[in-house]
Amino acid sequence: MEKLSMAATMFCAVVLAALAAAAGGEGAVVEHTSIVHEMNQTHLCNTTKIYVVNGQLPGPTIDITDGDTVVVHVVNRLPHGLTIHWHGVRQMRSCWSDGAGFVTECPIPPGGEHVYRFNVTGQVGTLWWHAHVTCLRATVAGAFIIRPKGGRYPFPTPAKDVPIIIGEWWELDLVELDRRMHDGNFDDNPLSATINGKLGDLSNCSGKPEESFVLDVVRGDTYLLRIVNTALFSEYYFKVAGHTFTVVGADGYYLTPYKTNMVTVAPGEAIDVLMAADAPPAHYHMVALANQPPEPDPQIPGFMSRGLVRYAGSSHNNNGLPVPTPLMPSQHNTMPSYYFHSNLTGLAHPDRHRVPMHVDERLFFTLGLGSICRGTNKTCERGRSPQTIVVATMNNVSFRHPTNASLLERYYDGRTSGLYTEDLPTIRRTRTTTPTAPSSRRGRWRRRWSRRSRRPSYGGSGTTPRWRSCSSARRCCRATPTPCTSMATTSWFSPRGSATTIPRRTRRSSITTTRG
Ligand SMILES: [Cu+2]
Repeated sequence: MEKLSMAATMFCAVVLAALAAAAGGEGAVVEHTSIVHEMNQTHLCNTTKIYVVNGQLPGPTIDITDGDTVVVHVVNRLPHGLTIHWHGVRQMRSCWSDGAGFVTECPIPPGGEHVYRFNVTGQVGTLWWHAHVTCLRATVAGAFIIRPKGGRYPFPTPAKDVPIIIGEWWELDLVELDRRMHDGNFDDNPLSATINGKLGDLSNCSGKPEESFVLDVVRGDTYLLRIVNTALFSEYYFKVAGHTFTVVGADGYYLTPYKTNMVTVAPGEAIDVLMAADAPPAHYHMVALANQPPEPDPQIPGFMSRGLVRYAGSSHNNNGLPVPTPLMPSQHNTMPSYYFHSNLTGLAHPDRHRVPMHVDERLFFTLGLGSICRGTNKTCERGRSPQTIVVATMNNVSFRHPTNASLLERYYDGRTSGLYTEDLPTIRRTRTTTPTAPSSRRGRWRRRWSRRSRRPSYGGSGTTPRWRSCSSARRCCRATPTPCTSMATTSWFSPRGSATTIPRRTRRSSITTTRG
């Protein structure tokens, strides 16, 4: 416990008064220290090792204002390589801070540290951050809130805002889960859905229900719920009995207000809704339910987490009355998701959402699935055979991460030979070779690992480069890479069964003002 409270103390969000002109913005500098470590947590009578930041699940919220510069010191105390991705942040002139492992940086090695620094301007609402080692993001994740300058919302200012982090509880080491997936085994499932880390009272072990997330409200107030789906695979439906929502934002942008009684949130998506506490003071259940297409798609068990909205002044046992639970759609009915997302439109803003009216280059992308022979075999039995691994493809081309270099670093160095080629096809294929055409079904499945890219011309598509002083993309992204040169033998994970001992570091915080 002492270790955790120490970590929590070290988690500091500070606002330095100095202007952040050097980083490209004019807001404050918001600084955090994120210590990523292992922790045991017990649910449903079993203790599982999980990976967390500063002892928190979900991880700490980053809370900034449009125009601020974010500085995050990440300390990796895991026995695995790690990067943190700032999901949805546009990373203007800070591509080295995007946190995509082996793409924009090499992973922070076990025991290592790395500083992410970037400015956020022109985005507002909710995003999130997460580990970019595939499965660790199930628990190494948190909300990333961007408030409008001067607190000026395009809707009445909410009384309070509440992150609602929808996730899943895996009774399985997430690193092992990742290994199995890379091996082509997709049969593992989480045990339950979670709301803000709580499994909810619908899950129980030997009759003892799990804890539920509780949202305390005051009648007459309006709440801004920042709903983020951090689950690995499933899309979720979210409802609160007796209440409706006004959707006002998604993924860091405002939306034209849209009224609904149910939110649909896809993995990785963030939806901002206003919820007026206008029901008779009592208790009401909230429910997050995973949806999935019907068979013949592969089926998962039903996942649901139930929380509580509790009005101030209501009796602790709801006067002995049953607590209303929202009526959820069938988990196999995916149409509500289609309607929900079709109804979202951006809120017009004079400074944003400029759509280029001139097109320089047309790119055509087809996404699909293919299979690759296991090991080094060039030929194997295709189709859904144990000799192959199923992979995603873009224009029939697969992708595999490098293991000892970052694509961006090599691009800057000009040493791309053998790492990737720049010949990703981006043209509409003829009918016989279109991956989705039934006539090419056999061809669709025959793939090899490859790494091919496409480099559009800088400032193309008629847009004016945002940073007029830049003459090329290279000059616009300030170079502060994690050097990969010393990491030739570092891969995502330490070898199976040989977890390294991580030296504990004493770290003194040089931070002056603490917030949060
Ligand atoms: Cu992401």
